[in-house]
Amino acid sequence: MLLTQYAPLSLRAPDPAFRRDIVEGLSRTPKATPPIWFYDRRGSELFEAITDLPEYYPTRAETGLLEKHGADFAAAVGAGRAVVEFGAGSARKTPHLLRAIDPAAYVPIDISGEFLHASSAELASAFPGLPVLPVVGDFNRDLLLPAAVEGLPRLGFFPGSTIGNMEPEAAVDLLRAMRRLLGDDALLLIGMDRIKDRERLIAAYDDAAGVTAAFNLNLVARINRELEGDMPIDGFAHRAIWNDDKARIEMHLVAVRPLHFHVAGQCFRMAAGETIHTESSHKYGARDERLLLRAGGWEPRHEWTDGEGLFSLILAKA
Ligand code: AVI
Repeated sequence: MLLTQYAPLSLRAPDPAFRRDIVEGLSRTPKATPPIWFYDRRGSELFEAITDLPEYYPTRAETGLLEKHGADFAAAVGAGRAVVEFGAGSARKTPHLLRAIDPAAYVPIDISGEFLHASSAELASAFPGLPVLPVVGDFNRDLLLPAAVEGLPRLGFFPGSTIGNMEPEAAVDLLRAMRRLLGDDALLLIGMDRIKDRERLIAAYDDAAGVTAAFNLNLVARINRELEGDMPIDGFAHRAIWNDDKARIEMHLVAVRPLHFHVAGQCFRMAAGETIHTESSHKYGARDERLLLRAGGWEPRHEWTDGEGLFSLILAKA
């Protein structure tokens, strides 16, 4: 039983980009790995579970804004645009937007084809007249939109505060790339997480049920499985810290004792207390959001925020 479950995975060729990023990340000082590698199948399931946690406010706050302000979006965006969603994933928030603005087409972009095709099929059956045109790809690299949306004005949709997982320079580069892809008359609706009190932020990334800890530690399991690693899972603990200087939550895997392990044929050592920095989640003040968007070539036009000022949805014009 176990063998049939695990044989296909062990036979799968390791992703060379995963190998390169992890070996490079573990070789540098301090150790740091890119957050994109959290999202294998188990990681994606754990992330979905995080979005339902009582402590993890961003998903609830953003979904609440999408539900509440449909009429405002319709007035500001108008009908007949092609909606291009970046990192569509399970696309749970999208129906609220599509229902509100009556688009001409929906183009979800995601790196995981499996996830993307399942959620696209669901959306296509919920919106029978709407052309749903999924694009499998990495929106951090150059992409082409389907020919069917040629000539249509576009609305980029980038929810979830995913922009916050990028270093500010990379975030600006991505915003510029979106502008190039979407064209001169495009709009962008983007979710950004606000700076708030430290306790609330830390609780959101270190929940009482330990789901975020499992999400962070799943990276170790993935490395062991896909890169012939022998990292001891019980040798690491999850830690979330607020870096006030950089206005970001950082997730780390802390070595709880001196460690010696192998990954992809290379040997690594960690001192007790040393960490692997696995994710940054930048938070923005109202002015920071606008500066970032302008640096990326977008002019903010409207902003919607929940009553507690936890999260913002901003509509910007190219
Ligand atoms: C996907 N991203 C916006 C999440 C965040 O809040 O930075 C990822 C996450 N990491 C831990 N919890 C959620």
